[in-house]
Amino acid sequence: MSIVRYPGGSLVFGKRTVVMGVLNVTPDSFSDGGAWIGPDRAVRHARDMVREGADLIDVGGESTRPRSRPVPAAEEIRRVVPVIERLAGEKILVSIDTSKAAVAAAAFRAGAKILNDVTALRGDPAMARTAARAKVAVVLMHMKGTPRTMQRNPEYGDVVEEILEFFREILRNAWRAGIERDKMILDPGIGFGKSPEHNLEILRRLDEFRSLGLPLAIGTSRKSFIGRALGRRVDDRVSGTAATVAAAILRGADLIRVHDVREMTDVARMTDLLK
Ligand code: HH2
Repeated sequence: MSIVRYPGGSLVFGKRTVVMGVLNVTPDSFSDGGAWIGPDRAVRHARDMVREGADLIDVGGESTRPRSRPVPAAEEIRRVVPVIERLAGEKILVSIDTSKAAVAAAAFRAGAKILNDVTALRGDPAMARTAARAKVAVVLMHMKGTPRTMQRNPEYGDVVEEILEFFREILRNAWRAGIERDKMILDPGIGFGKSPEHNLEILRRLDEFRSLGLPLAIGTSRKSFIGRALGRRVDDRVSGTAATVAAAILRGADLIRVHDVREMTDVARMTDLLK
């Protein structure tokens, strides 16, 4: 069992899989772009996800899908802050999905307790200090390249070994910046600079990341490698996602990042009983 601390609380890992519900307040996210624009709709959707079993809500104001264009910080702040304020006011645990320190700082002020940074603190030189100062928990995700370039024929020698080496370096940097070890969660970054075969190999060998001794997050939800394997469009990948969630949990995932919270909470609760 391990504990990840954030201001005013903690997440316990190892007993029960933690469910993170995705709330994209973006016009262009790959599976739900535009669906939750406007704070009222976004807050209602977040409440539904909590009712369906989400332990926390991951609020994002910029799509990271392949070839997506960056959004200015002010626009990202305008999208996420009103939503975070209202969720935090309802005592809903919120993570902010951003790689910009200015957005993270505004989100922490609004009540977000966890940083989910797909660049693992490398996207903005001020990010590590911002997270350390706020004493938030951080999800450190592996990505090869940037969202604009990452799917241009990604190549690895041994994909798992390379990600392990990346994590070792990132952990050192985070620790040096003042982020304590009991605030860190690792994520191998399914779909971020990986071919469909790389994603499958990461999931088959997920247990190898246990050697780092930190909680593991995984985000497979509705992603294109599932669509590719099954020939399913993005709105028809729930069963495929379920298989990946179950396999990931059996191989040591502690946190799942999902869109279909009701279904994936069932999968997690059932798979937890089979561990
Ligand atoms: N995947 C996405 C975004 N953020 N964060 C973590 N830690 N792990 C992931 O796998 C991950 C993530 C992409 O999914 P989504 O948010 O649905 O789409 P978009 O980036 O287009 O908004």
